[in-house]
Amino acid sequence: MYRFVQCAAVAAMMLAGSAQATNLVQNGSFESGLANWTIGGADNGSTKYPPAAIFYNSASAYPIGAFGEAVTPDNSVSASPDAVGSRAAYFVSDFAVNQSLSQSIFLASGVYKIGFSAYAPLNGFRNAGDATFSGAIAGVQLANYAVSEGQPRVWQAFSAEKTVNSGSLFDISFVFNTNRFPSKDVVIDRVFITRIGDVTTNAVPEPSSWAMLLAGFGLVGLMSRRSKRVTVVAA
Ligand SMILES: [Ca+2]
Ligand SMILES: [Ca+2]
Repeated sequence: MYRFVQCAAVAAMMLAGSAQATNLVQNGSFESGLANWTIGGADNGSTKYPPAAIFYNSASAYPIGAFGEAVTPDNSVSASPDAVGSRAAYFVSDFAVNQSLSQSIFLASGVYKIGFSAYAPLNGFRNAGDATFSGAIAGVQLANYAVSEGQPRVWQAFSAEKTVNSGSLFDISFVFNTNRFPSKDVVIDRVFITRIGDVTTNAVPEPSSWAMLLAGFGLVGLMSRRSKRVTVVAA
């Protein structure tokens, strides 16, 4: 019986540990291309280069690769439940005016972990023109920078926690601006929102809950003692 209690406890811990968080962002790892994402803003170049879901480790031309540069898969420490996969979203236009990738999502009351990863390919980074990039999820500005301020070929993870007190529709939005030929570029991947808990209400357990808890502890203790006695007799 004691062994059964032990097994039950281990099983309960395994269940708790394996509870895989779900990414509430649709196609947050861009493995389905840009499905579920809306491209916004404008491209004032004579040739248009809309955002594309490029493939990692591919030295292919746009829109399959980053103009011949093989991009390393996102290796940042991300809290996204999604695999890095084989694709990421690439902003590359040289005359982008608030070019964006966005989607809206309903979030119920709760506490959420939000984030994404970003990277600057070296070929774009070497271009004279700068680019500005911002990322906001559910009203939280996670990033807002000029690409020249960072380092090329380094994946960086951005994340925060967001508390939603009452259910509402929220935007996820990445915005890219450039104004010179040729300009720097940005790659993003693993956009995520995961629910990590309820909004804290500082609730005190009900007396009946305490009684059940104590009864549970007592039962386990009793089983433990009984099993030990049996062991001694058997020895
Ligand atoms: Ca991906
Ligand atoms: Ca560019």
